[in-house]
Amino acid sequence: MGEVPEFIDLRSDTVTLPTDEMLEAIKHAELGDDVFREDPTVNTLEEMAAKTLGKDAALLVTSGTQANLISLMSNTKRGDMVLLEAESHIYWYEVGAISAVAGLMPWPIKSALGALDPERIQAALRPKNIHFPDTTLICIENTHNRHGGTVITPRQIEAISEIAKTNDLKLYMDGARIFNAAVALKTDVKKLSKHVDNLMFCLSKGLSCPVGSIVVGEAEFIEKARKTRKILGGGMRQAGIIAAPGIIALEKMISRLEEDHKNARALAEGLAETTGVEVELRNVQTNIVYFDVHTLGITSEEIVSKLKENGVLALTLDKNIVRMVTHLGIEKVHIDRTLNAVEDIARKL
Ligand code: TLP
Repeated sequence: MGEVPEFIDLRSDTVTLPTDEMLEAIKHAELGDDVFREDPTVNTLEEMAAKTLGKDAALLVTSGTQANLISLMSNTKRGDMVLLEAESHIYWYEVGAISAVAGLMPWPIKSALGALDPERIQAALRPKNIHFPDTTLICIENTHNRHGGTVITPRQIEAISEIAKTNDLKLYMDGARIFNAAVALKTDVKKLSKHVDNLMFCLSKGLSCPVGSIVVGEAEFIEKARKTRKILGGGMRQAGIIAAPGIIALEKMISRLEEDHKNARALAEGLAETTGVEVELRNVQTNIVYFDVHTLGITSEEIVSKLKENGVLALTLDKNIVRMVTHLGIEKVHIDRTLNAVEDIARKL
């Protein structure tokens, strides 16, 4: 590390490759048939995950999208209404599975920075009435991707959970990047999981594993989730090869997320100093940076393609906004080179 690779890939933390230690662990993993619950490496990872998040049990699944779908289906019955944040990943980026597969009606609620306002949840709740679907679930997302990797605090989660409890609703958290939230808040991740009934987190993002996400919750819920995973064709056999790097991720990859946050901050501050580039610095709380390029008189697609010519890969959020994500393998030298590339493009416009 340290040398500049051909492309500086800031599209997502999903592009991280497994570390040498992970590859070694895959090679030596003890394996068995996980549908029979006989893969010792999977069992170890699931126990570790449950313990780390302070819940009874855990289930290894193939992806974040599958984890969300399994959790939606295991927390509800078909036809129910689900309250969720209007910019949430479940609502935007999961191919409509909430309706197409789970048969649920999503009810989006707007928020300022990703944390649902209890008053808005209250206002969205409907009384029992023959015309209305049953509302049975609230979903939150932490960190919140489309709001900029923003963090939802334990206190905010607790306030939402009080409404959930009072109204007999389940509370689920898409915690794809929950360890980024815990590291940013300098808090034990259990404080973030405490007030939700169940949650998922991803191994394959900042934690650098090649594959996998984990659903965590009460034993009974996880049993149901296990069966739901099977219905969706997600039962895996010698899944220890996926679980082995997951064990290393939980042991060793969490504390280094702090570096990604520092790099994201340096990137955001540098971008904010570039004429014509707008960054909402208060939204840059973890490893995601969004910036607006409309003042440069260029679309986000156009600048992303110019950046690619300069060796930097990024994604767009919409017509004006570009997204960059820091992760393992991105270091200060790459941030500096990225800032130079953006400044160069801006100057020539
Ligand atoms: N997000 C991906 C893309 O799908 C946008 C990314 O690059 O950020 N929840 C959240 C909050 C996520 O950000 C993601 C992935 C998922 C769920 C889905 O995880 P995967 O990609 O494993 O299905």
